[in-house]
Amino acid sequence: MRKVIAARFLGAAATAGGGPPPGPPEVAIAGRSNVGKSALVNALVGRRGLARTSRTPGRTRQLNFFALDERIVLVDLPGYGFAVGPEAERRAWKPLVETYLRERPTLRGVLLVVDARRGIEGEEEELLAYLAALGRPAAVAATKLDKLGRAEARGAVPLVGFSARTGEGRTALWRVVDAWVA
Ligand SMILES: Nc1nc2c(ncn2[C@@H]2O[C@H](COP(=O)(O)OP(=O)(O)OP(=O)(O)O)[C@@H](O)[C@H]2O)c(=O)[nH]1
Ligand SMILES: [Mg+2]
Repeated sequence: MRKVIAARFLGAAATAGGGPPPGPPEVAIAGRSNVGKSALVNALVGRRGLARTSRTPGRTRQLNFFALDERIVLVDLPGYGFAVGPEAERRAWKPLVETYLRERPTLRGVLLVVDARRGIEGEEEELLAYLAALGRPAAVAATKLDKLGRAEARGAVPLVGFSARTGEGRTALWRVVDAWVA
């Protein structure tokens, strides 16, 4: 795993087009509210309290930008589908997130986080189609694997990018195969 030496909060965007000026390449973390996006950011970076997590859906209400060694920026997006909080804030989600996904010049890819117990559902398909239409590269991470039993976890469907030509994804695919035969 990539080792991050310095991680810092760069800033937030609460309105469409806001946030820190474009800098290093960005990877956005998207997904349903409460699925574990902020926890995934922290785990990926190896910093406990970098992004704020909560048991209450709708915790992240703005786009939060984190710089990793000033080389990569992770963008923790507010989740879709939360039913609590002011109606105005819920309505603001779509333009806020869609403007970012559509217009951010430094956005390189979107990591769509899904609950391993639910997989890809209607809203995820919609978002993936939206990203495909924009030409934005996307990958799906199924999180909360620990909530599944070992047999169930084996039954969950992980998506791994792969190329026989370049060998990309080989290590990740071996990890899947090894887990199945273990
Ligand atoms: N067991 C388990 N719990 C997790 C995992 N990831 C996140 N959680 C818990 O799930 C809840 C939601 O996590 P968050 O990271 O705040 O979720 P989020 O997607 O950022 O939510 P919003 O900001 O509301 O969109 C918290 O109580 C986390 O502790 C995981 O891999 N396993
Ligand atoms: Mg969050």
